Amino acid sequence: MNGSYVPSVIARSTGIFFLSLFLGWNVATAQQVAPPAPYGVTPSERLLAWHELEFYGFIHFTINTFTDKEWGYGDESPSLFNPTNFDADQIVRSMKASGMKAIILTAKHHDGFCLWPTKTTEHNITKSPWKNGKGDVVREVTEACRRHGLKFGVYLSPWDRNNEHYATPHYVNTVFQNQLRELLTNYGPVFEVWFDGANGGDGYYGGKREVRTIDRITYYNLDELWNVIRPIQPMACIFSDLGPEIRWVGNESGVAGEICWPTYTPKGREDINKPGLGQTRYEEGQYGTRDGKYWIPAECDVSIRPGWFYHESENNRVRSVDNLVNLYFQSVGHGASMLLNIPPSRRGTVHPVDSLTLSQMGAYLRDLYAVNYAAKAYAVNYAAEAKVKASSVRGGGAKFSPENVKDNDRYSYWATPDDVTTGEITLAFSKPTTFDVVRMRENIKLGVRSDDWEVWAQVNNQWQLFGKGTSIGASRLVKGPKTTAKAIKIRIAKGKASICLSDIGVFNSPELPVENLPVISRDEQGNVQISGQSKGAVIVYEKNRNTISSASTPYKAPFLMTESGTVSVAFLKSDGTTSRISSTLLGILPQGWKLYKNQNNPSTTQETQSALDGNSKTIWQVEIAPQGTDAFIVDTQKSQAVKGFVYVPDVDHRQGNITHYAAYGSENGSDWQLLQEGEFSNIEANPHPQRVNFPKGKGQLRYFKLIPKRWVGNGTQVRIADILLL
Ligand code: FUL
Repeated sequence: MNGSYVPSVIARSTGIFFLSLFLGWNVATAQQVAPPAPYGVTPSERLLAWHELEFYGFIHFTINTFTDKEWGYGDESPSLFNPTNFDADQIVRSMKASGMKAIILTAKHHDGFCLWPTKTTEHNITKSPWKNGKGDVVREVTEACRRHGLKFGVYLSPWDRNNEHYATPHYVNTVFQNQLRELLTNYGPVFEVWFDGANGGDGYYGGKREVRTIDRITYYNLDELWNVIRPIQPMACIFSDLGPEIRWVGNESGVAGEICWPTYTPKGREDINKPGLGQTRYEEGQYGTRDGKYWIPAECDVSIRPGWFYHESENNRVRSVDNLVNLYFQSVGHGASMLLNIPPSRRGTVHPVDSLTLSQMGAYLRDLYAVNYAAKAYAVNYAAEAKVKASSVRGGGAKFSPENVKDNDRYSYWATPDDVTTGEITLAFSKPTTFDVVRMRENIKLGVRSDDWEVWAQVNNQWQLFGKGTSIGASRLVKGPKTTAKAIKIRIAKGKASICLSDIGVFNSPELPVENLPVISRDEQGNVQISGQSKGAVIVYEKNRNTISSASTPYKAPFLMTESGTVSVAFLKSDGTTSRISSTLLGILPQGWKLYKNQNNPSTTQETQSALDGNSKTIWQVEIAPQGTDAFIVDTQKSQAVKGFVYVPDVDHRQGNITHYAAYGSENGSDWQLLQEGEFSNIEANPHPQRVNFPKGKGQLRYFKLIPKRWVGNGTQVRIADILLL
């Protein structure tokens, strides 16, 4: 019995053993090859498609282009809109040349003028002389986008300073929603709908000219608004400072935080649980929220010029290609998108300076991505494949193999077992390879899983740190020094879930055209000095002219300029061509001037004088009474003709920058004449110098008085970087 028993036990146990081996193998395989469960929230199909765009453009073109403003009040006549040579193909072509994959058009800005023949308001393009009222800018731009293979998106300002119904439910439920319906129904596919957070305030409002405030949390019926969009354009992602799909990064400088999560929990400004349009803690937008409630990645909007609209005076202040490339690394490179604004001129075309920069940007990106030294494709064409090794592999098979990081597919990936949240992957090149950019992507279909990363390069058999940081997401570009290495290694040092890295790219960036422009400075005595050197070129300059030619004055020695004016400079090369032009606006030389707060307090200090020193980095931060009655007075010591003034805000801190002002002049310091009052449009989001011209014939003054009426945050202090008199 025993005998028979034993073998049977053995037989049985062997069977069990085999069975369990088989089952165990089965269980293990099933466990190992099953994809990792998604971690946290994940992007929708729409957002996955959006993430692939990375870099796209904005067009700001409307009434403001013709009034030289950044925000229209809403009382502008439609007859002002009259481009002389509108050319949607030129605009789209110039923008596409930079590498953009899509374009968003401002179909209606805050002034309420509609660039398409809408039925919702009279304030639209049919009332303009352009094409005898038969024009439709939205149609022309969408068609040009289609012809050139770019996606189209639309900006529709919620704030409408023209519409008489603004601030009533009728505006939101009928006017605004119908405008949206028209735009989403009549012009083909839309990839993004852009809602601006700037809203509520003063405006024309059908002739009432008053201040209208709204409840930013409830007024726009946001859920209903999103439901207007969904059925008509299921692939359109919705942007605003609170999402629900794409968030404002919180600044207009084109940069996302060094750590930037695509997940986000928007918070309200007053009540953290109640975010509204223009009522969020937008400062948090640059970082997002680790483990945030929603997948709401950041978009970095920035203009190629200081303003969002075209101003002739800014033709020499167009960003250079190295500036744009820098922003690209800080936006796309941080997992956000880059939305670069190109404002067409009054002709209705992209200005040549902007076009040139755009094509340089395109050339840079093409060259940068031309060869990915880590990719299979490179290996097939040029060299032996880089050998990949990982510290651990989920399931051990091909499905989650580290090889997947080389195939340029955002969704095939290297994964580690469930409990392994840290690890290393090494790519050994077949020969020493020179690079300065490493790209990483996570398979975002499975969420953002990894936190801290390090990139190492093996140089002369030594491992050197190439870069380190936190957060990867859809894209992380690590720009380091030019490095020649035999291998690179990526170490995930901290994560919330198993690693799912889908891409490693290794690139060598091309040389950027070096922008070496002459620099203008003026000393306290008014001597203007221009410095700079460029081989085989001389410096030439112009006063009060924005253009430079071979006939411009050669710069030999400092010259005296105590009056206000623009100095434009460039290098003139021996072949008669010039470099880009750099222009500086100088105020009247403030020699011996005094600046003080309120008439009864004529003491000046170093701090007050810092607001006259022409240096925008030194800030006068000063207490102010809440009623908007405190005045800042400049005593210029003698009666003189002043054409206007410039208020320079603090670019680094927004709270306290002046948004509304009144400006007065006086010959004797007691009889004051109002010279101008109004708003510094968009200064909160885009703090750059604000120029105000006085009406012709006014402005003979010894004393200048600036009364801040409102300021960002309405706290107890305002900030003045500089006041220039012109
Ligand atoms: C801002 C607006 O107020 C600006 O005028 C511009 O449209 C920019 C893109 O958004 O908030």
